[in-house]
Amino acid sequence: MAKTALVTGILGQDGPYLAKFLLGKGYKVYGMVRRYSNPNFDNLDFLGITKKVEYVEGDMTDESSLITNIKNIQPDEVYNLAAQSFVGGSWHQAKLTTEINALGVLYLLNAIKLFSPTTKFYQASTSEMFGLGNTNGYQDENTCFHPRSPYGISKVYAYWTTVNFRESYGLFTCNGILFNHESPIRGIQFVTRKITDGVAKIKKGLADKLYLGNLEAKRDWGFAGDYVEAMHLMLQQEKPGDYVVGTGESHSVQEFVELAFKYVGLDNWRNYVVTDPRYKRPAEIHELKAKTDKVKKILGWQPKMPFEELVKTMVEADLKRYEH
Ligand code: NAP
Ligand code: G4F
Repeated sequence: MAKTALVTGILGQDGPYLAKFLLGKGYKVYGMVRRYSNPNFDNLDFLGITKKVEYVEGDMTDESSLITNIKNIQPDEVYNLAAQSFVGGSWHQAKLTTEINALGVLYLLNAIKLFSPTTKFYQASTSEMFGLGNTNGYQDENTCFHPRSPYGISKVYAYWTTVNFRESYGLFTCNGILFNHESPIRGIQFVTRKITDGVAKIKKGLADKLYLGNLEAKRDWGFAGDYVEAMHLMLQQEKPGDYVVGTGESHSVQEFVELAFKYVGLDNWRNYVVTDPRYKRPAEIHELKAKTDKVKKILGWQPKMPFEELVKTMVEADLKRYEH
């Protein structure tokens, strides 16, 4: 019989890539969506799978909706990708961020514990939990957490709740501690997509400036399509565990900007980029860089798309969007 997976956050960036990957493996995929007067299926459309997913309604802040979904579906696997995932916005909506990202995970795990305890659970943890923490310039599974935003703090709660349900109740729960991963369907507020969209608009004569915050921050950027494979692998192991997933390379925002402008033949990016204090954060993380020995050794996973190709793929997709 086909395996069943419930994916929360199905309309975001990772949800569609994961759903496509699972459908390719023969899974029946349920996607949880919030009630909206006008839901947006663009990302699933982009990957051509909108009609292949079965949708159920639910909200991470509404425990009863999570219970109903777990009870009805009895999924083999739950991938919890739902979150208020924008770090910059988390200072303005700290309570909401905490309710969705932290308490929502407690509700979902409780529902699994009570109504479907053999379900395997994946939690979308993040390198933002490390914040200032590092081990010789890298972050791995043993690096201390020192989050720098309400988002990072909410994810630390969710991380430990995931570990605690494993240790207290014997549930199969895993944390994927993923470093930044991007794609042509990355949300427009995140810096990579903001840059590639801005570059495309400038190239097409639709804008003349791109307003950005801290250009010096460094991130470990990979491709979302590669990272969902690691999520799936975690739940196929004999034992549950927590894994750092990244490329092991870090690049500055400025490097991303330079490559993106260069790709469209605009060599002097300084003519277009304006630094705007509105996009600077109250507390910044200067550099994140993954040490990925564990995920390579145990899951046999490694990233496939190099940084330059990621930039190029995103710029090309945005140029195409403005051709219509
Ligand atoms: P994303 O594009 O922001 O997608 C998040 C999804 O969560 C959206 O579909 C959103 O629904 C849904 N959501 C938000 N609040 C909800 C609620 N109250 N109830 C139900 N659903 C809700 O994020 P992503 O980039 O795909 O990331 C997926 C997950 O991985 C997130 O948990 C994120 O924190 C984590 N993560 C991401 C990265 C990364 O670099 N992308 C790295 C590490 C960890 P709507 O579409 O209705 O708004
Ligand atoms: O693209 P960002 O907003 O991503 P950030 O904050 O690293 O968070 C993303 O990755 C995390 C994993 O580490 C996820 F957990 C999280 O959900 C999200 O997906 O910002 C990247 C860097 C930051 O240092 C920021 O200050 O870019 C800098 N930046 C400079 N100018 C900007 C801008 N960020 C944004 N969003 N917009 C700017 O104009």
